[in-house]
Amino acid sequence: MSTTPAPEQPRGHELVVVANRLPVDSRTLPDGATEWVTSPGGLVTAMESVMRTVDSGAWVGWAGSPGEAPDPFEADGMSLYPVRLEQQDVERYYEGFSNGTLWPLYHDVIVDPVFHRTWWDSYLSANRRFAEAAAPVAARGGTIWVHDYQLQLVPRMIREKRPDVRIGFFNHIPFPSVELFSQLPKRNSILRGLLGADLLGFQRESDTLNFVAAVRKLLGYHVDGTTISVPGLGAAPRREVEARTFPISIDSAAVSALTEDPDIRARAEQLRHDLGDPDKVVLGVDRLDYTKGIRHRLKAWGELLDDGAIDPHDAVMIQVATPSRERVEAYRQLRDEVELTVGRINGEHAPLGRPAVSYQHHSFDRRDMTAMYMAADVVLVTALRDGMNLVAKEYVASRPDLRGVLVLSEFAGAADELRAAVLVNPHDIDELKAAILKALAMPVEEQEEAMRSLRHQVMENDVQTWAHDFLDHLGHVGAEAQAAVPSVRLRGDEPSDPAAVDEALRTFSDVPRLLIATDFDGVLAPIVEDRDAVQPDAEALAALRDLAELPGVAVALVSGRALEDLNGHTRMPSSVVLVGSHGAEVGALPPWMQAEVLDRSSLSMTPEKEELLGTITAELRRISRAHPGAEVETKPTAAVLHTRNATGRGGHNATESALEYATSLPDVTVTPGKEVVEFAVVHTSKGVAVDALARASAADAWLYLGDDVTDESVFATAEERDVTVKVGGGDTAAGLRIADTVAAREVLQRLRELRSEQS
Ligand code: GDG
Repeated sequence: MSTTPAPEQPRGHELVVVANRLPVDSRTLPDGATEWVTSPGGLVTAMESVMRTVDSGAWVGWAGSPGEAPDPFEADGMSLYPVRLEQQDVERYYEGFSNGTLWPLYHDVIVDPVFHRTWWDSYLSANRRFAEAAAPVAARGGTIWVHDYQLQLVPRMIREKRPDVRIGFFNHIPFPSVELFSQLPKRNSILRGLLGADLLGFQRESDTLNFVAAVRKLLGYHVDGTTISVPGLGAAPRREVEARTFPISIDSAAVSALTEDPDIRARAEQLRHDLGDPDKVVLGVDRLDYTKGIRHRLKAWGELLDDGAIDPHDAVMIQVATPSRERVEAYRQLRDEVELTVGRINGEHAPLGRPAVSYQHHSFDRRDMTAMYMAADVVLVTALRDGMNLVAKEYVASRPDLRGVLVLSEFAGAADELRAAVLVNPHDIDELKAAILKALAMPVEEQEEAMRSLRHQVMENDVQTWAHDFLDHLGHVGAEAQAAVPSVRLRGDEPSDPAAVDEALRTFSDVPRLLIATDFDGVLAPIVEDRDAVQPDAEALAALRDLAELPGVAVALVSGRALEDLNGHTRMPSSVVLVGSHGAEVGALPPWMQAEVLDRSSLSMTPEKEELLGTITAELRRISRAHPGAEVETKPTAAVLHTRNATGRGGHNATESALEYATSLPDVTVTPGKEVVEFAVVHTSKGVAVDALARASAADAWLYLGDDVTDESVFATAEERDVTVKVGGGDTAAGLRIADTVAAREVLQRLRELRSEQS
């Protein structure tokens, strides 16, 4: 496969897939160089077809070996971004929490789930690494599609960084009943992680319903059908998240086409011959996994031979059991048991020179797989629990001749669609034996009738349709979420046409009741290095003071500085409202403003919030005690964990613990920064403050001047009649741009002039 370094993507990728594994495997060439080979699989095939329809697609995942990750590279028209996993992550995040805890629990506890807290820590930090790799590479307004149970925390982690993108999640394995799911330590964090997505896809309707029931019962969120109302992160508004069923499929046409290949046909014939030309060939193909019901199948087959119901000269079973997760204890045990059973059956029943069960513990290429499907009279899919089971669909797609019988477990997702199969409860060994005999004896006409119906289902609903359906749907549900995110209205640093600014000011001054609000640093005073040495523009302040005296005009200063600090530098009269700490501190209001509006807004502390802040402070203190050097700072409306002085990995671990704790707090604004995490119980921003002040002053329109990123939250809330002015350069959601503090002073003076003319 040809690979090149990934080109720079200044605008990011339109579609980003995030999965545990990249769709490639590395191979070391004789000269020591590394070559990447596309790894076969349904998801890869599905995504290839979708990637062709977008301008720029990317895949984020682990390259398969621990330690140093390769640099991003380009392969088959897609940019690949490898995520680094250390050996310890492989053991704890992947083999541990993913395959030792989640996998058995999500498959109805066929084996006992094992849980260790260190596994969870690693799951959390590995998920964060995937999210950190994915968030920056998506284009503005692009789509990120996260796959499977290993990455359930990633949707929320991405949303925290990129509220502008559409986020989809697809769960390839079952979602358990709420009773079983409730056993999972950290269950609520998992649910909250998933609910960061706009759309959650599941294989079967029962999975979708199980998930929604868990959200309702464990988080108490309001649910309408399968639409969940999720409280916003921090100051963000509520979001609607949809759960929906999308049964995955295969590249049906490609599989079917392989059966036309003369070489593969010849292999199928040769295979039957090699097995001694039996009347019937029965096939099982699975990863060697305890969910697949391989032991049950062998037990049934062994008993049929014991009973004499099957003559080993007439019928042979092939069992492909592809190696899987061999370092996980339950899988080692399974392998031992399966191999013991196969040995016993062959020892007791195999005719000389031929097997009763041909057991293959290695993988085959796609062409050999197709040859096996073509050679098989019966395929046994006896999973005890399976998200979908693609083998069932592959067998159907491989039988354009309409021959063959599929015996299919009710507990595989495929059973919802493939109703014409011989459906079976694999736990009932007698029923399974009867189903196998029925399949072996099925008359050709009956086989054809069933296979026609199965093929209709599989050929119509292929993996391409599945992927397009999911993404189409995500497009609809994500559109609303995106509308809530401010869009950039002005780029670069070119000031707006002065005539346009003046026109906006004229129209604005004609409105009966106005709110004029402005940031301080960078607007009323040039930015200086020493914040205490700031020199406000006296004329600009004078204009504001005068404006505040005019009828129908409210004036406010809104700053990141603490209220006291702001007051000290501006010395404004009581007619001007001062708002400090990004909206968390509001000074006295003039008597004519409705103070109760502010009391009701999320700006104010309530006894509940005081209590919540106390709880958070106590928990952060506990975390800081466990990691020497970490410290907790308390503010009137927030608690802050500082990890700058923590020793060794303490800083990292304390941050991880704090962020994990954060996932259990829906109504708290958590802002991670450089070696600091802030938990604020008052959901404030300058935007929230200006909105509340506009209502408290009954303003018909407001004008806001700001220069900083924190002012964007104000610009974003503007409606048609409001005027938003960015001071200085940079992308902004404001409608107008002026150059500097001098221009800001002129705007305020002009407003004073226009409004004075009216009174
Ligand atoms: C998970 C869910 C869901 C197997 N051996 C070889 C080989 N295979 C291929 C099969 C099939 C695939 O592997 C296995 O897919 P399954 O669907 O049976 O199962 P899982 O691996 O458990 O996958 C499952 C699936 O995700 C998709 O959402 O259906 O329920 O558990 O395609 O053909 N392929 C080749 N050589 C082998 O030896 N080439």
